[in-house]
Amino acid sequence: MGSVCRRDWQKKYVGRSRVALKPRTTEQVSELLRYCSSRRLAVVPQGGNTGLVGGSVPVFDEVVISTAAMNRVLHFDEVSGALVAQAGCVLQSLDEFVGQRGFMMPLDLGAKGSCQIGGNVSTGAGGLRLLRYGSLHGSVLGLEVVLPEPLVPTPAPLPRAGAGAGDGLGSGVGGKGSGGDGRVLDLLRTLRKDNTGYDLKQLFIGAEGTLGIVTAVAIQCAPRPASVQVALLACPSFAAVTATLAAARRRLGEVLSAVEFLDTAASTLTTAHLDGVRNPLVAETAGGGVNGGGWGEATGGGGEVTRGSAWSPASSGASGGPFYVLVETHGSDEEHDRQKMERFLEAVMSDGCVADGTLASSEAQAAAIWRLREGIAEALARRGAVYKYDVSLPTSGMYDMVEALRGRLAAGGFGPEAGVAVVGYGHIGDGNLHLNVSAPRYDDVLLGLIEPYVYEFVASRNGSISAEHGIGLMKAGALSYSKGPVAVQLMRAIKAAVDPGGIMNPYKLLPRI
Ligand code: FAD
Ligand code: 2HG
Ligand code: ZN
Repeated sequence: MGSVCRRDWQKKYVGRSRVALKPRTTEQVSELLRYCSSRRLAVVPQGGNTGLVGGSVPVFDEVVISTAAMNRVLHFDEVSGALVAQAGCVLQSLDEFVGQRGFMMPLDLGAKGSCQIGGNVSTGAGGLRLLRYGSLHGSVLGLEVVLPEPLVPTPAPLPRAGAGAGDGLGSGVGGKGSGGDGRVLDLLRTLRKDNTGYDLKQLFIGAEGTLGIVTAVAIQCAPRPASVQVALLACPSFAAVTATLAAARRRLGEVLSAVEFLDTAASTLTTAHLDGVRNPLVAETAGGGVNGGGWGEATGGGGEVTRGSAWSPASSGASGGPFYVLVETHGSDEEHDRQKMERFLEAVMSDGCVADGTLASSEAQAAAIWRLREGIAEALARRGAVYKYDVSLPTSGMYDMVEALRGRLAAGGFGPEAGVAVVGYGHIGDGNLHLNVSAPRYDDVLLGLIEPYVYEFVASRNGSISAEHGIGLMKAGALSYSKGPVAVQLMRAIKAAVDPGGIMNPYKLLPRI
């Protein structure tokens, strides 16, 4: 087994497993889990291995079950937009598949070229357009999940009304189509409305492989927009960012599809570390100032960026502002949407929320603006060690946390002169901040200054320590900053009921007792 399955995307977590299995069918997954259950062999489900909390890789020598070979589209309904696909389908491939039929996937993220739909469901991924298309808790219509074997045989079911005993009804949790095999939980429906008892599929959205292996997903796709507008704006302060967000909601209403933000540190670092990526609002030679060009057009992302040394103060990004806000609309009428966007831009300009901006006038320009935002994680990974925090906080005071941590680390000797950059960006339209600390190398003293400080800060503002990346191995010990004892107890009870042998992705999500 190569290190590809043992080591995570960040190269931060690595296990010692010698076995990685790649089943093609649900039946094969079922056989594997039956075998592992009978031997009490621990299992790590793995999708595209792009997770950012160490959930998809073994801690010790767990058996890795990869869904990479389960990559078939099973059904697409061109009227309703309901897609049914095996769990190992790569998100981007699915988007291309439904795109040819006039639809789009309801989620999009920077890792789309590698992450799989089963992994997306299992992390409860959010992404770049949750603001418009909602969370997977809304768009997933159905799931098929293989569960680990119960320790004790499941009692025989009661006969159905009107059916004689021994009518061949399968035992256990399986319903329609489970073929009498109690370990295949078949919830693979494409209905928009289905109020028939507990909505069990929700349990597996964000379960991070701790309850079973998702083998197929039914998901509601959205019509592909005929008109897409993308603007990048420069705001002088974070208060101006939140005012711009409020104005975008008010003035762009039903066509608004994304509002993302990045601070100067994130912008500088990304343009310095990714070839061909530039910020069209930053003068290239000055290394930081917002240009005075007014409402220019993006240049398409092909320009050269002046590159400093990786550890120069400029790339360490000591300051927050100016802030850059990406605003996107999805609509059906180009002229109407363009006019709406232009009126919005005029308004935020004239009330001083926005100092400069650019509206993409081609798909290439729109893609170049998105590349600046989507490339941040990759640029950070190239720069060196990264401590990642993915938090939900009340939007208005969200950036306080970045400033507080920046000040704290500088006071502790981990400021820009030590090559440490504290970077803030994220899905501002969803109240989701990505707070990243980039450093030349991992350092326990630095970590001690960051944790538990970050978690305490989030808890003190009633936020969440994981907005969208999940808990995994990284935050299992910190779950109680966001969930009370009764909630954690109930989670443990669910885990014990579904996975009594405790073989599914151990050490992840739940704190160790
Ligand atoms: P993996 O990393 O393989 O697994 C993630 C977790 O799910 C693990 O716990 C694993 O055990 C479990 N799992 C995987 N497949 C299954 C299955 N079939 N059944 C049961 N359990 C399973 N996340 C966001 O939410 N929003 C973003 O905007 C975003 N952007 C990203 C950008 C980049 C560049 C990168 C590298 C990551 C990003 N992520 C983002 C994080 C990550 O891509 C997502 O969490 C993604 O959904 C993980 O999918 P995956 O297939 O790679 O899953
Ligand atoms: C994003 O929104 C991803 O770009 C990654 O969720 C966030 O790297 C991160 O912290
Ligand atoms: Zn994100």
